[in-house]
Amino acid sequence: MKLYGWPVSPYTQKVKSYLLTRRIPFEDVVPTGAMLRRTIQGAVGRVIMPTVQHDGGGWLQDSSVIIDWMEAHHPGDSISPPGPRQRLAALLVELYADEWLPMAALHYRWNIEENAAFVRAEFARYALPWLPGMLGRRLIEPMAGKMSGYLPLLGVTPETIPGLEASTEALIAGLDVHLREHDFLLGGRPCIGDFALYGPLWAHLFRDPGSRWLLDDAPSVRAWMERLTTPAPLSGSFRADDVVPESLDFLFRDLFAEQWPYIASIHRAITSWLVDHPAAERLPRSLGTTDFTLGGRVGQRKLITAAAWMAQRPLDALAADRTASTAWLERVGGAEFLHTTAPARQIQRDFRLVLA
Ligand SMILES: N[C@@H](CCC(=O)N[C@@H](CS)C(=O)NCC(=O)O)C(=O)O
Repeated sequence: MKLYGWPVSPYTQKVKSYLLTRRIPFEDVVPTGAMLRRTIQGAVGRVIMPTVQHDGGGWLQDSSVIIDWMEAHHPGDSISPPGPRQRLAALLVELYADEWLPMAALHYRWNIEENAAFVRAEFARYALPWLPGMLGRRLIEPMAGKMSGYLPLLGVTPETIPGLEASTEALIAGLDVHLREHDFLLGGRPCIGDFALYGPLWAHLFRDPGSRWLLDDAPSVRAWMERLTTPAPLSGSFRADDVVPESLDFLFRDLFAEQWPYIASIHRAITSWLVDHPAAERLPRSLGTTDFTLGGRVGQRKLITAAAWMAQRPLDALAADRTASTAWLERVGGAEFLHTTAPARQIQRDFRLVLA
């Protein structure tokens, strides 16, 4: 099996940490620009990372799809908690890491000059390894421009940046407190939320030299990242009795206060778009923009329909057993989530999201 992706890619590092933790053998391939365009675009239709080609020859794209597939094909020693509340908590953290933390990850990478220069050199070194650095850096400029171009679309602007920085620092500080008492989010064993959170924290904030200071006062977060970078064989267990530690309340409160209202806006936009397009096979990638709140600051952000696909994962976990999680959700501000009616389902078919 081959994992294709770059060390600077958070979703690639999410999958890599998972594969290492599960002791699933794989070849770690850092694709060149030519491989991205020929092999990967040829297989999955676009330049994206990570992708996996499994031993059967088939391809998988999207970190969540890859991990689900591996869990189904490599049973035993699972990273899925046995209890419904912890399973839901794990998928909520994955949603937060995959769909909310890109604002922080991209901000610290592209708005800090030292990081932007570092990452341009990284892009050039991976994409065009045989070219002199200066020429390589010129040729990867369109790719760098595309990545930094996501910032305003994600709502990262001078108005929201103070809120974004405050909430990132609060996240790291809160995690550090939690990880003093626990090896992982839900006890002695990592869940999908650990891998997802590790992606942007390690591959962007910590690995990029100009933002590493964010972790200076968080030794427990650094030790947790180390456990996920060079994982020991799985031996610990999830907290007993399906407990979600109270020391994570701060994270879920933030998710429900700021991320979930944004997801709810996407749901409303999808529902009204479908009224006018009842026979549509797929949703547009984006449905306009919405006001949203980030660390208390109000901004505008694109309504990305793929985020509703990711939100189906915790919503499905909730639907599987609502009773187990009701009191916990009410404690952490998740009442709106608890009463969500999601719009039409999306599924991945031929590497694209389509309406089910
Ligand atoms: N939801 C996807 C996200 C993948 C993704 O956005 N990958 C980035 C690199 S970390 C990428 O390849 N972006 C290319 C682009 O946006 O054009 C996953 O979990 O795999």
